[in-house]
Amino acid sequence: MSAVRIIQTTPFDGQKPGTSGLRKKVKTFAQPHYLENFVQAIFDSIGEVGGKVLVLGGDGRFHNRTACQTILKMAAANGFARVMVGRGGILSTPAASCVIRKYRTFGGIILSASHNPGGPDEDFGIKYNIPAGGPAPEAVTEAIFARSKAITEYRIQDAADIDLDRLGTQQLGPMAVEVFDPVADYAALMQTLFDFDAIRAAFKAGFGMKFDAMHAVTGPYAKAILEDMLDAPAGTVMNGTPLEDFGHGHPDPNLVHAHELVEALFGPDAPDFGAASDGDGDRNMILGKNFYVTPSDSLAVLAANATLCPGYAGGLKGIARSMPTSAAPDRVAAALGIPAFETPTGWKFFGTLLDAGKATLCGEESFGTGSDHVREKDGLWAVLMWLNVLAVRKEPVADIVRAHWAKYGRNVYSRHDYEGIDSAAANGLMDHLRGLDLKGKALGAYKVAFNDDFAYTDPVDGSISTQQGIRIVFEDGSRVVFRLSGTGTEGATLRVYIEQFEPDVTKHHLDPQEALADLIKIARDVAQIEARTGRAEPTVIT
Ligand code: VG1
Ligand code: CO
Repeated sequence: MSAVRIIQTTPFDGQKPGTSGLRKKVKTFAQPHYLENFVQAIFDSIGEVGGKVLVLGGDGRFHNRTACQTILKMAAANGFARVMVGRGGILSTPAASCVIRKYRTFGGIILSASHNPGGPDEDFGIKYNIPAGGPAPEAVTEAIFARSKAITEYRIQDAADIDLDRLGTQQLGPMAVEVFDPVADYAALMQTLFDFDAIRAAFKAGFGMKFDAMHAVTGPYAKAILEDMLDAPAGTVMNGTPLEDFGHGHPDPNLVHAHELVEALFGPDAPDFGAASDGDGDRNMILGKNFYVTPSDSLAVLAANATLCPGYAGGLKGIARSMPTSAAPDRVAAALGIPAFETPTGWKFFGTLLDAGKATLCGEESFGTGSDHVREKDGLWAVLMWLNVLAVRKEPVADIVRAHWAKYGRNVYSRHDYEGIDSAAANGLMDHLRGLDLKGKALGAYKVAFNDDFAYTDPVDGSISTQQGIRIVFEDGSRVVFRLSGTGTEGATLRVYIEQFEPDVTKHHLDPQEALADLIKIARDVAQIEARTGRAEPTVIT
């Protein structure tokens, strides 16, 4: 007989979800009651869960399976009728969103710390996605946090573990657990959006590609879609087996961490196209032969070429980007005569725009691109959209992007991260910036149009989010933006975003670090970065 146990507990400090869920060290999550408290706080905050269906899965990192078993038992004890869990506890973030929407479930729990490293001494994370399929909006995450501070007990079923590797339905006390193929529904959705025949023909004609799954969750998805369905040659997918520690890697698809892919695309005999995705499959990096596409440009190029893809042949309703993302997509929106939206950082802010049919494509400078097909950013989706565009246009990636700049101008862009700095110093730096009144002043050769701390009023539901990043915007439209990361687990990470519009095509070939050198210096000086953090140079430049 399996019975429900009610366990007495006391709150933990700091169970406040950040940019994308609660992220902490595995050791923090593995403490008795830590995960349980947070999961009960979710169940207590989302309305009546009795009789409902929940989706569950994660990026396969260390602690994923253990956490799945705990959450299944807690879901049973809290009255869920059924949990749909990805086989092996595996489910990419966009696939979770797809499944939540397709089967109209009462949301889902995604276990991931995304691009953060995994392993016993590394990071773990958890987030709740709402029935629309997207990350819980701030009102919900705040309710969960408030509940976590008042929790006194949680419910858990006394039952044996579920066999997560066996497809089909098993019983856990009164609740059904359905272990399903985490790839099938997602792959079927991709087929409705893109011209698989055209992409298949391109591979057949010798189009060369490398996809780096970085030993994270997209391996099985990429192999099934690229190699099995689209007939890309075996070996197109690199590092395709999900590992609990991502092979000691840092599953962040950028020029620094996806170095194996970068070496292939910038080396001799480079393939035509390269792409990588992150821990949980929602990010993407796009490379051409000897060419890097910034995420902001990628969104702009995809928007400009969207009608080449069957799923977007009818045109776009609007384009949304996060505030620190470059304004390149806005220029495409203006040319198309559709609205452009600027939201705070984090995918949760796109949900209302997508639900209301105001935006079709969304993106963030942090290698996140997506559309209204799900309510998460979607790494493989972006890769397939690029493949579709390349298969139709039959031009190199670099030529497509350069032609785009020639037409719209180039928003030269870079992000500098200062990782693992002292939290007090980071907060002091932000307070210092917040206190500055720069309007009308000259910084170097630039004159400040305005500076502020970005605040956002959601145009659909009217909710207000403040303190979303310090902007210093210059009279020529150039800008520098400063924010602190909300996904890290150690100290603080300062992100500095630098952007300058360059209409002159003869300067489009310049390296962004050179082209932006003056602005980079201004950013460092005005924020007193070295004096306050002890860092003369950033840890990561993208
Ligand atoms: C970062 C990115 C942000 C992204 C978030 C979650 O947040 O800047 O654009 O939405 O990660 O992405 P922050 O607060 O560290 O800057 V993921 O792939 O980690 O779910
Ligand atoms: Co991610």
